[in-house]
Amino acid sequence: MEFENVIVEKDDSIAVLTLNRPQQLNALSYDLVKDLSLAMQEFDHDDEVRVMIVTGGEKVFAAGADIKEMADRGPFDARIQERLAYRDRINRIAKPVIAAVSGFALGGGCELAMSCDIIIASETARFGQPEVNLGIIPGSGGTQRLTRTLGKYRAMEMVLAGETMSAGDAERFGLVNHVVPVELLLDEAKNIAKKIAAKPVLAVKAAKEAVLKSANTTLDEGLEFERKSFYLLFASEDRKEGMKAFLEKRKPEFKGR
Ligand code: DAK
Repeated sequence: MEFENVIVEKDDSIAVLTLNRPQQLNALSYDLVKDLSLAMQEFDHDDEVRVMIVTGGEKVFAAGADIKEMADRGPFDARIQERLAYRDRINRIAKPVIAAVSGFALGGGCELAMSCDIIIASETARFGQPEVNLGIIPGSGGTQRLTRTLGKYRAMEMVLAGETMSAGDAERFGLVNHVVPVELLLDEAKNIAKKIAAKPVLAVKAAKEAVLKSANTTLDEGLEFERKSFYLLFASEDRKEGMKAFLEKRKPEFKGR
């Protein structure tokens, strides 16, 4: 698997996808979004891969959609529709995805990090939705995911004033899981990925699905969905093995079934 705008590597059960347009600060061009989407879908179907990590460079995670490319586009441009379709597929990846963010995560870059399941940041990370400066608003979930994460008032300041947020504040307000020195960023992301990769795959998939469900349901609907997934997992061999191993005081051997 090779892509022009994304470097892909497999390290055992962990796939690392590195955005690779450093000269343009990893601006999310149509081609980059397409490459990332196709690579992630490929890994989603690869049984060897359990967890994905999406990262950029030290200076920048991604400076948002490619403004040069967007400047001449109209709302009904086919490419915009196609871009949306590729972007949507990133939101629907079933396996856990960790964002490892260093430097700027702006506009579509901040939105990309937020569509991941866990966000690890380096001390230099800065998050922001500066679209208002360009006469637009966030278009890939910024107004919704940021508000659900930070609350109305902090989200408003970022979206209306285009203010950026430091890694430390992002951690304090729940936008980021952990902040680490830049040289430890990928190690930290991989450590978490390895912990998840060692868990029974069906339970991990169901857990991700149930947590994401909470954003789109009432509490009652969410609880019902959780209960059904919970019972379904009783049919898995890994559930039997996990409980048996606990009672026999040994390490479980999960098969992914
Ligand atoms: N697009 C294109 N090129 C970019 C870019 C971007 N977003 N950001 C930076 N670059 C380019 C610069 O033009 C410059 O190119 P050259 O002049 O060297 O050719 C090079 O990267 C280095 O940038 P700077 O010289 O500006 O570097 P600095 O370190 O001085 O500043 C910065 C770094 C990140 C603060 C600054 O570059 C900056 O403010 N960049 C723009 C950030 C921004 O406004 N991001 C939001 C973009 S709008 C959609 C849904 C969502 C979206 C789109 C569509 N649909 C539903 C279809 C998302 C929209 C956005 O993200």
